[in-house]
Amino acid sequence: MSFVKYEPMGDIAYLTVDRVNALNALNSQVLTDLDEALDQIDLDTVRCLIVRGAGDKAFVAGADISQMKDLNPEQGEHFSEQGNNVMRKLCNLPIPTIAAVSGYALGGGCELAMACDIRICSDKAVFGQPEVTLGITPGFGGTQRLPRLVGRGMAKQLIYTGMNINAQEAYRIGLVNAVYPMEELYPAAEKMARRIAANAPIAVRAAKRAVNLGMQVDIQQAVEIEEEAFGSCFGTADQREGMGAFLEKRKHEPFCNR
Ligand code: DAK
Repeated sequence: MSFVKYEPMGDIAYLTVDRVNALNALNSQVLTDLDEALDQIDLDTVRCLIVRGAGDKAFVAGADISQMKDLNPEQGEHFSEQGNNVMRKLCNLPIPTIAAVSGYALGGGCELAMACDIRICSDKAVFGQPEVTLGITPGFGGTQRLPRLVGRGMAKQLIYTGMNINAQEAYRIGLVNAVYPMEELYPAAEKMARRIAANAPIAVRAAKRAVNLGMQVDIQQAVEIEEEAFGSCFGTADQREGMGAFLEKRKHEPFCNR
Protein backbone atom coordinates (compact mmCIF):
# COMPACT_ATOMS: atom_id res chain seq x y z
CA MET A 1 0.00 0.00 0.00
CA SER A 2 1.35 3.40 -0.93
CA PHE A 3 1.33 6.41 1.37
CA VAL A 4 1.09 8.70 -1.64
CA LYS A 5 -1.87 8.96 -3.97
CA TYR A 6 -1.48 10.28 -7.47
CA GLU A 7 -4.74 11.40 -9.08
CA PRO A 8 -4.61 12.84 -12.60
CA MET A 9 -7.67 14.95 -13.52
CA GLY A 10 -7.11 15.80 -17.16
CA ASP A 11 -4.41 18.42 -17.47
CA ILE A 12 -4.01 18.92 -13.69
CA ALA A 13 -3.27 16.34 -10.99
CA TYR A 14 -3.19 15.87 -7.23
CA LEU A 15 -0.36 14.31 -5.28
CA THR A 16 -1.60 13.50 -1.78
CA VAL A 17 0.56 12.39 1.15
CA ASP A 18 -1.76 9.98 2.93
CA ARG A 19 -0.56 8.82 6.32
CA VAL A 20 -3.27 10.42 8.38
CA ASN A 21 -2.65 8.60 11.68
CA ALA A 22 0.85 10.15 11.88
CA LEU A 23 -0.29 13.53 10.50
CA ASN A 24 1.29 12.57 7.15
CA ALA A 25 4.81 12.57 8.66
CA LEU A 26 7.55 11.68 6.18
CA ASN A 27 9.24 8.36 6.91
CA SER A 28 11.46 6.48 4.44
CA GLN A 29 8.49 4.69 2.91
CA VAL A 30 6.59 7.94 2.32
CA LEU A 31 9.69 9.45 0.70
CA THR A 32 10.09 6.38 -1.53
CA ASP A 33 6.41 6.57 -2.47
CA LEU A 34 6.70 10.29 -3.22
CA ASP A 35 9.74 9.65 -5.37
CA GLU A 36 7.93 6.96 -7.36
CA ALA A 37 4.74 9.02 -7.70
CA LEU A 38 6.71 11.95 -9.13
CA ASP A 39 8.16 9.60 -11.76
CA GLN A 40 4.66 8.47 -12.64
CA ILE A 41 3.39 11.89 -13.77
CA ASP A 42 2.55 11.98 -17.47
CA LEU A 43 4.27 15.23 -18.39
CA ASP A 44 2.75 15.19 -21.89
CA THR A 45 -0.72 15.57 -20.38
CA VAL A 46 -0.44 17.07 -16.90
CA ARG A 47 0.37 20.78 -16.89
CA CYS A 48 0.12 21.61 -13.18
CA LEU A 49 0.46 19.52 -10.02
CA ILE A 50 -1.25 20.20 -6.67
CA VAL A 51 0.49 18.75 -3.61
CA ARG A 52 -1.54 18.24 -0.44
CA GLY A 53 -1.86 16.16 2.71
CA ALA A 54 -4.75 13.81 3.43
CA GLY A 55 -7.30 15.00 5.99
CA ASP A 56 -7.68 18.60 7.08
CA LYS A 57 -5.50 18.51 10.20
CA ALA A 58 -2.10 18.35 8.56
CA PHE A 59 -0.36 18.98 5.28
CA VAL A 60 2.71 17.16 6.60
CA ALA A 61 3.75 17.37 10.28
CA GLY A 62 7.41 16.88 9.47
CA ALA A 63 9.93 14.15 9.01
CA ASP A 64 9.01 11.09 11.10
CA ILE A 65 10.52 11.70 14.53
CA SER A 66 10.03 8.09 15.69
CA GLN A 67 12.00 6.83 12.70
CA MET A 68 14.74 9.49 13.04
CA LYS A 69 15.27 9.13 16.78
CA ASP A 70 17.68 6.17 16.71
CA LEU A 71 19.43 6.77 13.40
CA ASN A 72 23.22 6.50 13.42
CA PRO A 73 25.19 9.07 11.38
CA GLU A 74 25.31 6.82 8.31
CA GLN A 75 21.58 6.16 8.40
CA GLY A 76 20.96 9.87 9.08
CA GLU A 77 22.95 10.76 5.98
CA HIS A 78 21.01 8.25 3.90
CA PHE A 79 17.68 9.65 5.18
CA SER A 80 18.82 13.18 4.41
CA GLU A 81 19.93 12.19 0.91
CA GLN A 82 16.64 10.41 0.26
CA GLY A 83 14.63 13.42 1.44
CA ASN A 84 16.72 15.93 -0.44
CA ASN A 85 16.47 13.90 -3.64
CA VAL A 86 12.68 14.00 -3.40
CA MET A 87 12.63 17.76 -2.68
CA ARG A 88 14.99 18.36 -5.62
CA LYS A 89 12.87 16.21 -7.92
CA LEU A 90 9.76 18.15 -6.91
CA CYS A 91 11.48 21.53 -7.20
CA ASN A 92 12.85 20.63 -10.65
CA LEU A 93 9.67 19.06 -11.96
CA PRO A 94 9.20 20.67 -15.39
CA ILE A 95 5.57 21.63 -14.69
CA PRO A 96 4.40 24.15 -12.05
CA THR A 97 3.48 22.86 -8.61
CA ILE A 98 1.10 24.30 -6.01
CA ALA A 99 1.23 23.27 -2.34
CA ALA A 100 -2.31 23.43 -0.90
CA VAL A 101 -1.64 23.45 2.84
CA SER A 102 -4.63 22.40 4.94
CA GLY A 103 -3.11 22.30 8.44
CA TYR A 104 0.29 21.63 10.05
CA ALA A 105 3.25 22.16 7.74
CA LEU A 106 6.12 21.71 10.15
CA GLY A 107 9.78 20.87 9.60
CA GLY A 108 9.96 18.58 6.57
CA GLY A 109 6.33 19.52 5.83
CA CYS A 110 7.14 23.20 5.53
CA GLU A 111 10.14 22.17 3.43
CA LEU A 112 7.94 20.07 1.15
CA ALA A 113 5.63 23.07 0.66
CA MET A 114 8.64 25.29 -0.07
CA ALA A 115 9.88 22.84 -2.73
CA CYS A 116 6.68 23.68 -4.62
CA ASP A 117 6.47 26.75 -6.85
CA ILE A 118 3.43 28.30 -5.15
CA ARG A 119 1.89 27.92 -1.66
CA ILE A 120 -1.68 28.61 -0.64
CA CYS A 121 -3.24 27.50 2.64
CA SER A 122 -6.35 27.18 4.77
CA ASP A 123 -6.99 29.60 7.61
CA LYS A 124 -6.16 26.73 10.03
CA ALA A 125 -2.68 26.13 8.59
CA VAL A 126 0.37 26.28 10.86
CA PHE A 127 3.93 26.63 9.59
CA GLY A 128 7.24 26.23 11.36
CA GLN A 129 10.75 24.83 11.37
CA PRO A 130 10.89 23.33 14.88
CA GLU A 131 14.02 21.21 14.28
CA VAL A 132 16.25 22.99 16.81
CA THR A 133 13.74 22.09 19.53
CA LEU A 134 14.53 18.44 18.63
CA GLY A 135 18.30 18.86 18.56
CA ILE A 136 18.76 19.01 14.79
CA THR A 137 18.83 21.55 11.98
CA PRO A 138 16.31 21.66 9.13
CA GLY A 139 17.49 18.94 6.75
CA PHE A 140 15.28 19.01 3.68
CA GLY A 141 16.21 22.45 2.39
CA GLY A 142 14.71 24.72 5.09
CA THR A 143 17.88 26.69 5.81
CA GLN A 144 18.14 27.50 2.10
CA ARG A 145 14.60 27.83 0.72
CA LEU A 146 13.08 29.72 3.68
CA PRO A 147 15.50 32.70 3.49
CA ARG A 148 15.02 32.84 -0.28
CA LEU A 149 11.25 33.12 0.25
CA VAL A 150 10.87 35.34 3.31
CA GLY A 151 14.29 36.99 3.67
CA ARG A 152 17.15 35.94 5.88
CA GLY A 153 16.11 37.89 8.98
CA MET A 154 12.66 36.34 9.23
CA ALA A 155 13.99 32.90 8.23
CA LYS A 156 16.62 33.02 10.96
CA GLN A 157 14.00 34.06 13.51
CA LEU A 158 11.76 31.13 12.57
CA ILE A 159 14.60 28.62 12.47
CA TYR A 160 16.42 29.78 15.65
CA THR A 161 13.24 30.08 17.77
CA GLY A 162 11.55 26.98 16.34
CA MET A 163 8.26 28.82 16.85
CA ASN A 164 5.19 28.08 14.74
CA ILE A 165 3.29 30.77 12.85
CA ASN A 166 -0.35 30.79 11.78
CA ALA A 167 -1.77 31.23 8.30
CA GLN A 168 -2.16 35.02 8.50
CA GLU A 169 1.43 35.48 9.63
CA ALA A 170 2.63 33.13 6.87
CA TYR A 171 0.71 35.33 4.42
CA ARG A 172 2.12 38.52 5.92
CA ILE A 173 5.74 37.37 5.52
CA GLY A 174 5.19 36.01 2.02
CA LEU A 175 5.49 32.31 2.79
CA VAL A 176 2.04 31.71 1.26
CA ASN A 177 0.31 33.63 -1.52
CA ALA A 178 -3.27 33.35 -0.23
CA VAL A 179 -5.36 32.06 2.69
CA TYR A 180 -8.80 30.44 2.28
CA PRO A 181 -11.43 28.85 4.50
CA MET A 182 -10.72 25.09 4.39
CA GLU A 183 -13.70 24.29 2.16
CA GLU A 184 -12.45 26.75 -0.44
CA LEU A 185 -8.79 25.64 -0.40
CA TYR A 186 -8.83 22.80 -2.94
CA PRO A 187 -11.33 24.48 -5.30
CA ALA A 188 -9.02 27.53 -5.25
CA ALA A 189 -5.97 25.33 -5.91
CA GLU A 190 -7.77 23.65 -8.81
CA LYS A 191 -8.88 26.98 -10.24
CA MET A 192 -5.31 28.28 -10.16
CA ALA A 193 -3.97 25.00 -11.58
CA ARG A 194 -6.48 25.09 -14.45
CA ARG A 195 -5.62 28.70 -15.16
CA ILE A 196 -1.94 27.74 -15.41
CA ALA A 197 -2.78 24.63 -17.47
CA ALA A 198 -4.66 26.77 -20.01
CA ASN A 199 -1.53 28.79 -20.80
CA ALA A 200 1.12 27.81 -23.33
CA PRO A 201 2.90 24.86 -21.66
CA ILE A 202 6.27 25.37 -23.34
CA ALA A 203 6.31 29.02 -22.22
CA VAL A 204 5.18 28.17 -18.67
CA ARG A 205 7.88 25.51 -18.32
CA ALA A 206 10.54 27.82 -19.75
CA ALA A 207 9.48 30.53 -17.28
CA LYS A 208 9.74 28.08 -14.36
CA ARG A 209 13.20 26.99 -15.48
CA ALA A 210 14.32 30.60 -15.88
CA VAL A 211 13.13 31.63 -12.40
CA ASN A 212 14.63 28.55 -10.73
CA LEU A 213 17.99 28.72 -12.49
CA GLY A 214 18.18 32.51 -12.43
CA MET A 215 17.75 32.67 -8.65
CA GLN A 216 20.98 30.67 -8.25
CA VAL A 217 23.32 32.87 -10.29
CA ASP A 218 24.25 36.55 -10.58
CA ILE A 219 21.94 38.97 -12.39
CA GLN A 220 24.02 39.05 -15.58
CA GLN A 221 23.89 35.27 -15.97
CA ALA A 222 20.26 35.28 -14.85
CA VAL A 223 19.29 37.65 -17.65
CA GLU A 224 21.11 35.40 -20.13
CA ILE A 225 19.05 32.47 -18.84
CA GLU A 226 15.93 34.54 -19.49
CA GLU A 227 17.10 35.35 -23.01
CA GLU A 228 17.53 31.65 -23.72
CA ALA A 229 14.07 30.85 -22.27
CA PHE A 230 12.46 33.66 -24.29
CA GLY A 231 14.15 32.55 -27.50
CA SER A 232 13.14 28.93 -26.98
CA CYS A 233 9.44 29.85 -27.30
CA PHE A 234 9.74 31.30 -30.78
CA GLY A 235 8.75 29.07 -33.64
CA THR A 236 6.53 26.95 -31.43
CA ALA A 237 2.99 26.39 -32.65
CA ASP A 238 1.65 27.90 -29.42
CA GLN A 239 3.67 31.11 -29.81
CA ARG A 240 2.47 31.54 -33.40
CA GLU A 241 -1.13 30.83 -32.42
CA GLY A 242 -1.03 33.06 -29.31
CA MET A 243 0.39 36.06 -31.14
CA GLY A 244 -1.62 35.40 -34.30
CA ALA A 245 -4.87 35.29 -32.33
CA PHE A 246 -4.04 38.58 -30.61
CA LEU A 247 -3.33 40.33 -33.90
CA GLU A 248 -6.45 38.87 -35.51
CA LYS A 249 -8.50 39.97 -32.47
CA ARG A 250 -9.80 36.47 -31.76
CA LYS A 251 -9.50 34.03 -28.87
CA HIS A 252 -6.60 31.67 -29.34
CA GLU A 253 -7.16 27.98 -29.96
CA PRO A 254 -6.37 25.76 -26.96
CA PHE A 255 -2.59 25.59 -26.62
CA CYS A 256 -1.22 22.27 -27.85
CA ASN A 257 2.18 22.01 -26.15
CA ARG A 258 4.06 22.17 -29.44
N1 DAK B 1 6.75 12.30 13.29
C1 DAK B 1 6.15 11.16 13.72
N2 DAK B 1 4.90 11.12 14.20
C2 DAK B 1 4.24 12.28 14.28
C3 DAK B 1 4.80 13.50 13.85
C4 DAK B 1 6.13 13.48 13.34
N3 DAK B 1 6.74 14.58 12.86
N4 DAK B 1 3.89 14.47 14.05
C5 DAK B 1 2.82 13.88 14.57
N5 DAK B 1 3.01 12.56 14.69
C6 DAK B 1 2.09 11.56 15.24
C7 DAK B 1 1.99 11.65 16.76
O1 DAK B 1 3.07 10.95 17.36
C8 DAK B 1 0.66 10.99 17.00
O2 DAK B 1 0.83 9.58 16.91
P1 DAK B 1 0.06 8.59 17.95
O3 DAK B 1 0.52 8.99 19.29
O4 DAK B 1 -1.41 8.88 17.71
O5 DAK B 1 0.51 7.24 17.50
C9 DAK B 1 -0.17 11.44 15.81
O6 DAK B 1 0.76 11.84 14.80
C10 DAK B 1 -1.05 12.64 16.12
O7 DAK B 1 -0.23 13.66 16.69
P2 DAK B 1 -0.54 14.36 18.09
O8 DAK B 1 -1.30 13.43 18.98
O9 DAK B 1 0.74 14.91 18.60
O10 DAK B 1 -1.53 15.51 17.61
P3 DAK B 1 -1.73 16.93 18.28
O11 DAK B 1 -2.91 17.51 17.63
O12 DAK B 1 -1.74 16.83 19.78
O13 DAK B 1 -0.43 17.76 17.89
C11 DAK B 1 1.32 18.56 16.38
C12 DAK B 1 -0.16 18.07 16.53
C13 DAK B 1 1.60 18.72 14.89
C14 DAK B 1 1.43 19.96 17.05
C15 DAK B 1 2.25 17.56 17.07
O14 DAK B 1 1.97 16.26 16.54
C16 DAK B 1 3.68 17.85 16.81
O15 DAK B 1 4.27 18.76 17.39
N6 DAK B 1 4.30 17.02 15.94
C17 DAK B 1 5.72 17.14 15.67
C18 DAK B 1 5.95 18.33 14.77
C19 DAK B 1 7.42 18.50 14.49
O16 DAK B 1 8.23 18.75 15.38
N7 DAK B 1 7.75 18.37 13.23
C20 DAK B 1 9.08 18.55 12.75
C21 DAK B 1 9.71 17.21 12.75
S1 DAK B 1 11.43 17.34 12.51
C22 DAK B 1 17.08 15.99 8.21
C23 DAK B 1 16.03 15.64 7.46
C24 DAK B 1 14.81 16.13 7.77
C25 DAK B 1 14.63 16.93 8.84
C26 DAK B 1 15.68 17.27 9.60
C27 DAK B 1 16.93 16.82 9.32
N8 DAK B 1 18.39 15.42 7.88
C28 DAK B 1 18.32 14.02 7.64
C29 DAK B 1 19.54 16.11 8.28
C30 DAK B 1 13.31 17.31 9.19
C31 DAK B 1 12.97 17.26 10.48
C32 DAK B 1 11.62 17.42 10.87
O17 DAK B 1 10.72 17.55 10.07
